[in-house]
Amino acid sequence: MKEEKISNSKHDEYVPPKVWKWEQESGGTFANINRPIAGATHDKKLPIGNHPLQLYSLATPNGQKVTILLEELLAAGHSDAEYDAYLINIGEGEQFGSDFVDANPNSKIPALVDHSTAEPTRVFESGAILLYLAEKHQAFMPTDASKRPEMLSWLMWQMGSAPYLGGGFGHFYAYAPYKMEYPINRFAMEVKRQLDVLDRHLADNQFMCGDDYTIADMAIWPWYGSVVLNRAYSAAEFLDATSYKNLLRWTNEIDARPAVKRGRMVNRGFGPLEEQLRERHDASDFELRTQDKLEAAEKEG
Ligand SMILES: N[C@@H](CCC(=O)N[C@@H](CS)C(=O)NCC(=O)O)C(=O)O
Repeated sequence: MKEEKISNSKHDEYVPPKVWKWEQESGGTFANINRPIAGATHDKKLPIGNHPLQLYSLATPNGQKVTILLEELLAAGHSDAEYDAYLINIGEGEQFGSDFVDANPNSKIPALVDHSTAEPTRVFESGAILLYLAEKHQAFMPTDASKRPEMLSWLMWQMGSAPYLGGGFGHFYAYAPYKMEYPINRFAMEVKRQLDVLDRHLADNQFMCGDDYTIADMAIWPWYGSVVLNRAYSAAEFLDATSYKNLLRWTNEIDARPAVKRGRMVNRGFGPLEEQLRERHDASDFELRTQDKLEAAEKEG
């Protein structure tokens, strides 16, 4: 029965050619920015603010990881973690501008440039940025050396697992031009397995590394917490995400942290205007320069 249903779909008639060619857009959300070629498409300077740390990003889960860590560092008193954050509009192809490609040859947010070093240091890949900042400030990593492998393991778990959640499940469930049972089933199964991995671990651990709140939590929460809180792909019900009770407990606990709330606002160009801080240069920006206030001031002239 099932086989018949699948083979009846017109989309199953596709026979791959001998050599794949980029001939047409897929039609899915973000199809306009997907290209099979790396490198810059145009010359574009990136702005540089006053702080040593310059972040070029967007408030997607990968972007939030870094702004959450920076806000947590500042909240913990690491004043040298002050940063300028600029919004990179990936929908408009700004990740293909020449300066951005110099900062990240992979053309994806987030990218960090540290100007406090003799020559500016570029760091790309969100996991590498988290490690770089945690090591630089000696914070949000376990102090006990024997726990460090656990932190690294969960950090790498996130970097390896989330593409199944985002690029796999999220793409086919929310962004593909039409619903396809096979990939949605395949990736829903894998994502539910991942949710269960987290749930079982969090049954005996307050955070991913026991009692220590670390960059592993900051990497995992923006992705898996978003699913549980139904902030990603509108899929919480489909995945029965709130049934993972330990994961739900951890998700809510991290969601309530003031630094996490601030980190989620930085470089946000979507959602309620009062939650959008498109550029961040100073702690006072959260009070004074959210998008609702900027637009109200503009109207007043
Ligand atoms: N592995 C990378 C993934 C980064 C990534 O996929 N960024 C997305 C937004 S979440 C992006 O910039 N997409 C733009 C594009 O694909 O052109 C990381 O963790 O930093």
